[in-house]
Amino acid sequence: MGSTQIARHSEQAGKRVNKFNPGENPSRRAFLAGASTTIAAAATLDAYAGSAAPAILAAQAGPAALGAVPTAAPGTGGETHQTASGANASLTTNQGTVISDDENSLRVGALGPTSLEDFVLREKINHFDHERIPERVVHARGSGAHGYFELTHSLSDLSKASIFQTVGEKTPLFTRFSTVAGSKGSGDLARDVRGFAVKFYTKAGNWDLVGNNIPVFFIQDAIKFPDLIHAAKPEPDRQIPQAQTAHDNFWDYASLTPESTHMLMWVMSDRAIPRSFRMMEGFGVHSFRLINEAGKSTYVKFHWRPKLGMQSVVWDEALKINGADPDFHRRDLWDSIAAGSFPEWQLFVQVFDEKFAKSFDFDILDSTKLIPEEQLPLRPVGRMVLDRNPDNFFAETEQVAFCTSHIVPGIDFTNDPLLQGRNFSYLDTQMTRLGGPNFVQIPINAPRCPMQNFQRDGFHQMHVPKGRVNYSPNSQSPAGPHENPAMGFQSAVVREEGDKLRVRSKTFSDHFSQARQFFYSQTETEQQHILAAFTFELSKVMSKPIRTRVLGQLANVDPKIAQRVAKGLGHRGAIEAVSTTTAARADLKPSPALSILMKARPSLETRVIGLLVADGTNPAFVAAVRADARKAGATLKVVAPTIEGAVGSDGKTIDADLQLAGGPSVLFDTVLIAVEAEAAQMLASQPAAVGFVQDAFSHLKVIGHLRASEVLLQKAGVVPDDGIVALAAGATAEPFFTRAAAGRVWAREPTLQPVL
Ligand code: HDE
Repeated sequence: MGSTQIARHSEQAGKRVNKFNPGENPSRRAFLAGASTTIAAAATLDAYAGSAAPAILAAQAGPAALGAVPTAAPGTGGETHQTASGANASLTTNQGTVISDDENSLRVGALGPTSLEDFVLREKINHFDHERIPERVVHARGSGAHGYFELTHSLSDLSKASIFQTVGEKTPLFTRFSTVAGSKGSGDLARDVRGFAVKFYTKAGNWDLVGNNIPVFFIQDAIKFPDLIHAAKPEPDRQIPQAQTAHDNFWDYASLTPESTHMLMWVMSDRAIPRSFRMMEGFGVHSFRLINEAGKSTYVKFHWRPKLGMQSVVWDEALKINGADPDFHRRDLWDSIAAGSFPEWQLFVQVFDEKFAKSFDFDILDSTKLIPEEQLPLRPVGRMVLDRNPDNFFAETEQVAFCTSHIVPGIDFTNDPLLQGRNFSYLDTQMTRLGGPNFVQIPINAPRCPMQNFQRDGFHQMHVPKGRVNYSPNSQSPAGPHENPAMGFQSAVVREEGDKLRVRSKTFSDHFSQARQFFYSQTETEQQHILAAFTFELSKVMSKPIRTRVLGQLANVDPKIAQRVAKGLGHRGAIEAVSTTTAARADLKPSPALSILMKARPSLETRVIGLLVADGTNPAFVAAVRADARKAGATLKVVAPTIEGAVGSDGKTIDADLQLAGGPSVLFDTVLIAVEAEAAQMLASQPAAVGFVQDAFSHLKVIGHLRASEVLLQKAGVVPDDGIVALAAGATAEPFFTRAAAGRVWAREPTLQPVL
């Protein structure tokens, strides 16, 4: 980005900010007033970012700032010296001292020892040595993006939150999606719940809605979270396995934690292997409160619904995607935003009063339970659009600090014991991750509304507060800041009484009814996936007593479910009963809203089509498919035996996006084989090509193919069904597009796998 571009970007950013941030932080303004021209250029960007680091921002111009290639000359050892000239800024130390040579450390003679005096070398290495901060203790692997929330339906009857008042008002936000168990570098397609955390920079302060893509949780009390996570993470002696719960420790803990059973059903379902972050639902999980102007409190549960509908991959595909492209979700999010195809969700609320809470079958403070939307409908509130990729992953996505305690007037907590514990944990963990209490001054965390108080000093203080008054009450600073009862955050007025005890409420004791309801709310295909997932995970558990105890817990949900998993495991012997305080109810009505497939919205929009070409492919056909894909809103990726592409039937090159061995069909939603007879014969002897077709078939994908390619399909063991679309020579690909838009061929699955 050139300096003009920075200015333009800053200007836009400034506009966005000014809308929400009429009163800028005074100390920042004062700092910027004395700034040089370069600093001034970055000032609005700084305002957008919410903190003062302008000189660095100005020097950090992106790739376009390179302009003309810098002058380069070889040094005496043949090393490349790019020297500053014209528009190219000089390289400096962190103190602003211009560096003359960035290729050689200071030596005593050309072959002599390095001098300790070399402050340039020491500063550079020292900074590098400290580049990493601790990864998140959970949710370490994730990706984020900037965007906005637009209110479409006022909630002013229920909440005085500024964000919920004016229809059409846009609030900037940053959203981060994540897996829970894996480390920062783990694969995106782990079977896991996904984090769905949104930081709203509202006019009345930052509000963090730190949710998941599953509406319930494993445990009921925060005191069990360290145990849950210890059990889920790699086992401590061997650090195995990475990013998966398929091991003895996790299932040992789960089998002894009956309250986790409902969540286990969800995590074994396809919700835990989403096709894309863009195709996931999101949930606040806990019951929160909305507080209106009159101080009236209403319970609320928050729901995000993706505009593209929910979609998942199948398990074998997930395993293979992790090998083929461990950044599959990260790349998908980045590429979509970069291409201007902005992911979008609708925000809904379920609102209810004390009367409903009392009449509901389960305790609304129990995070292992949900309220079926058939019983309590969703009310639309607004939409979230993610329209800007981060400029810097570390500065933004890595340093963003979500805290459930970041809340604004009009929203409040409930006594959910999980939420109460979270309110401590998130602020606490930032001290270790971000080095102290001033993490709120990091641009991505700073509020975009006026912020002033008498909190002072500490590690990494970025502001320069003026004056002698740093306490309250005081008589020396009448202009404030002072408390404001009219505008300020007021907790819901709730009468609390009771004995101080360590006790779990009896109203939390039903651990199986909703697990059963979830299972029987799924289509037969989805039920099979849940059973297969239990089978897979438990097959990695080496201790038979643990496996048997899990079956015992499943029998508490429904003996039939336990028997079906036992069949998958080839379990010999009885399924021993595990005692329970409250038996599963069989009278809860199925909730179709809990199924992915019942809600599926068939479409090729933003889906990726893999088009396999080879020498001899007709370029006119490729062009027609490209046009059809564009019409359908899909992305086309051309796969060829080599990255240089194929020679088309007209002798010209058909460019490739991927080489066949590096572009397996798991990376695509559907595939089209556009190879002619001779090439098909040749490819039929290549494992990469056969595997391409074989996987597409076993992952239940729609496969379009030229009739001339049939030999390749036969070699891959493809058995024709309604998802195998043969195209005659010269015909259009329309029948393929129509069938592909309808989604996977679920009816194929029972022909390929044991039915449980
Ligand atoms: Fe978290 N969780 N959590 N969690 N959580 C963290 O905070 C914690 C829970 C969730 O993208 C940590 O900044 C406790 C439920 C998300 O940065 C930590 C308990 C839900 C993210 C923490 C829970 C979540 C976190 C680690 C049980 C869904 C990632 C790093 C009481 C409603 C946010 C950090 C991001 C992260 C604690 C349970 C969602 C340690 C103690 C339930 C999406 O503070």
